[in-house]
Amino acid sequence: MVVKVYGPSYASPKRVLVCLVEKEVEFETIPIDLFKREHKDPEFLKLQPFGAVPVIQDGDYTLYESRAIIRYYAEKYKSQGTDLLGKTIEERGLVEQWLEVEAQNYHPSIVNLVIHILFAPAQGLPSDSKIIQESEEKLGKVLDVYEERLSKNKYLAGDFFSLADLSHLPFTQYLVGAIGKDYMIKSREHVSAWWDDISNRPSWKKVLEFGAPF
Ligand SMILES: N[C@@H](CCC(=O)N[C@@H](CS)C(=O)NCC(=O)O)C(=O)O
Repeated sequence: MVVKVYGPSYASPKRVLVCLVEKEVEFETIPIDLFKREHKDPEFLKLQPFGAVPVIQDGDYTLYESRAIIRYYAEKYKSQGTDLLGKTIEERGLVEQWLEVEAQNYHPSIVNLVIHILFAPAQGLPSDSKIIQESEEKLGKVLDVYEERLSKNKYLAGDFFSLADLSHLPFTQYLVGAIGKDYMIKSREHVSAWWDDISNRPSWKKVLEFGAPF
């Protein structure tokens, strides 16, 4: 059964796609155009009642929330493709810790930058320069913690690439690309080396072929 992934050109669905590629799980993609508000169509809302991408359909199993989906596939196919969860329960704990850091500390600032630098102008809406400035400051402080961590470990959870690193790929790609703030990564030696490593994985290069709205 081929997994269906909705909304492949957007960042959160790319979190799922890169996981599926690492886990060697076959998938097909179904385009959803957020600018045409296809994510608010009644048929789509039956799959994702909050009206956001991604959603996956795996046979008659439907799942939304990108981080729930990547945890599901990393566990379901633990011994297939790249092991993204660590070998011991302690490693798994660190993977979960850094997954939470990505979701709770890293993502909120970056998503504000995406909304106010990219989405708002694209939709003819005003962007808030105060939010942009505050988000950059907050993100800088988070990246200082990453710099310290990555000066001691090659990857966030230890010396192995994991779901925690993978989860950073889509929105960091916006940061170094369309947002134009690659200096936030490049000015931090160990964060920069980490980004070069994870963003050059064949899985991520493959996912970038699905394009992006910006
Ligand atoms: N927590 C959700 C967030 C999903 C999300 O915000 N997706 C964006 C695209 S990257 C979206 O669909 N935005 C449209 C909207 O929320 O109206 C997840 O990780 O799946």
